[in-house]
Amino acid sequence: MTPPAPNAPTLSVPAKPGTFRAPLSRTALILIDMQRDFIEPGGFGEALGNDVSQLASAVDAAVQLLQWARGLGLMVVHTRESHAADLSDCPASKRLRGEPVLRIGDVGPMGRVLVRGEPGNAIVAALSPAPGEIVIDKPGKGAFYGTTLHALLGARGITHLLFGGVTTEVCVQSSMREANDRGYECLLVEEATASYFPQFKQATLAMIVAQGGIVGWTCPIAALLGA
Ligand code: TIU
Repeated sequence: MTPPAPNAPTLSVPAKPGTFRAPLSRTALILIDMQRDFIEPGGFGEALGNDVSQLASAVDAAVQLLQWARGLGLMVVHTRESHAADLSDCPASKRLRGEPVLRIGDVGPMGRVLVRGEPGNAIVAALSPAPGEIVIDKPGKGAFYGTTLHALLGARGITHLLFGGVTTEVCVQSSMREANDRGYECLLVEEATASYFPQFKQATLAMIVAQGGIVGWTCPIAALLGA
């Protein structure tokens, strides 16, 4: 891939474990699974026994992040954790694990849980994808597994990824690790991600930046918006 011109506009973000530098033309925002199924009562997150109110603050920050990215004309990708109506892409190990109140595919107050096209599977209204933004339906935790994401990013010359989304230690971290293995530089925006377990969020942020940034970088949203 041709490197960007030396004077190409570049983000320079005060971050951990050091400055995150990203050529704007090669940078995309990825919002992971900001769906009603995880964020609102009656979906998959609550069925697993979680307090979904823990995720509310990430929506506000993700709205700011999305508006900023749209203002700069960055490529924007939204992902949805979702399964086909016949559940052919949902392994039994995933559907049958644990003792949720509702399993994947069961009918709940927002339609069939984690099934593509159902009301609960939609991205929350505040973060609705705009025309031209990419929406990736992903059957796994990582955004690259079983999807065309890598090809879509490659076609646009994307090398740097800004992440927000839920939950920090499950689908966000899995997606960042998958992105690492495919050669992307990754920055996670701290306020734009959340976990049902605040201590898991903090642990994930710490493990991303440990060892010189073994998975990538993290920063407060103000650092990115001010960059
Ligand atoms: N349960 C949990 O924390 N997360 C998920 O099941 N999926 C995502 O993180 N999207």
